[in-house]
Amino acid sequence: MKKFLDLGLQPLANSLLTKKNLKKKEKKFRLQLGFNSKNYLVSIINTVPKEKMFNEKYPYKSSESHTMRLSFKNLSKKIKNKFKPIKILEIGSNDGVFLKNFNKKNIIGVEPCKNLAKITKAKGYKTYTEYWNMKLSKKITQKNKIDLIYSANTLSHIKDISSIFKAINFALSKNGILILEDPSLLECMRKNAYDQFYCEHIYVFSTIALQKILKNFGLEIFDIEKTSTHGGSNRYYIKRCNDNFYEVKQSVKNNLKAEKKYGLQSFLTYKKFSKRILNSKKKLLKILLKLKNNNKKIIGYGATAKSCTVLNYCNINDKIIDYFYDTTSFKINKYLPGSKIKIKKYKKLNFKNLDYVFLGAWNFKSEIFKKEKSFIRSGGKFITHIPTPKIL
Ligand code: JHZ
Repeated sequence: MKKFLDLGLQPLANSLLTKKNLKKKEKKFRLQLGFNSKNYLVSIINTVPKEKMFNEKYPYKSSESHTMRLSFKNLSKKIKNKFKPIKILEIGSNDGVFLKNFNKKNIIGVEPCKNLAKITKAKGYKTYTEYWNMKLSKKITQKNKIDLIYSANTLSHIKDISSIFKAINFALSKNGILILEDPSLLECMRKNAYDQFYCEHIYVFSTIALQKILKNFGLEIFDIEKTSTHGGSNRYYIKRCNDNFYEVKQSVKNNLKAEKKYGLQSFLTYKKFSKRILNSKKKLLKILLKLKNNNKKIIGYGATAKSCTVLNYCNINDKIIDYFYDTTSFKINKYLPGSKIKIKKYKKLNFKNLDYVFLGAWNFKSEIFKKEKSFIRSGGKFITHIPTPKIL
């Protein structure tokens, strides 16, 4: 793997601090990005053991945003109408934002974070509080194989993807299909979204790389939908290579063509990205420091995992951003790792109390702008670093 970007020493993105452990030395790792010229995979170079990230303290809940709730609801409708699966499995079911759209008899969740699995179990959904692997695949499919496996924003979090595909292959019925949804590398490059990389995001996939990997397991992509979630994602529809029931759609060719045209197979593309990111850091700091020098009050909106990368890479702390607002109960009154900026319970933005708002959850810009119309109308301004740092 060839290194193309160094985002410095970073804490674990979702290891939020409590007031008590604020002074404790945090565990940090070097966040570097690399490109594998053989299979075209882009990944982080040093990884953190999964148990340190995905455990009973995991604070992220997928259902916190309207955009995500709607996206999962619409997909569920489509799945029911188009594929009519009897047995469905979701890998990485989080707080049940997708599961809840199905009949409890038809769907099983797999979620290693106890606090999240507890939520879906309490609602009566069969949920395995385990990491997805072959042992679990065998256990779940003792009686029947699975017609449809869905996994969103999870595959990119698992280092050993081979073992994942082996277990998926074992679990799928003869004509079963797999739907994967993850941030698109092409969109990440286009938007200079370097914050898509943190300890949990081991990979950001291109269609080119995913297609190559799937082939090793007798699987192929037969359709791709582009979704606007998480800054631009790809939803891959995957079947067994020898299953001729679904024809391979033009969307697959189109995606591959666009990625090749952009240069995702070439190391030079990543070197150029790296230069843009260095400029992005300088520009963001310049904007924030100028505002601070003019005694402006800046807060953050959405204490995202992505923010952790930005704040730590750009050395932004609570002297620059006073605090972050977030709606997630698990995050409130905690502190962002590294930068130690406090997360407060969300309150509607008010221009009387603050001047500028850094958009941590830039991927939900439209949803947030709709919510904060009055703040914007009265003169309040947002700051973003995507695709280049500016005041909006
Ligand atoms: P959001 C997480 O990343 C972690 P993050 C994980 N690794 C991953 O892959 C993606 O999700 C899928 C808050 N919010 O989705 C809620 C408001 O407060 O961009 C969330 O804390 N008000 C699993 O953390 C955060 O912002 C709002 O109006 O980068 C959004 O986090 C809205 C819309 C959100 O993911």
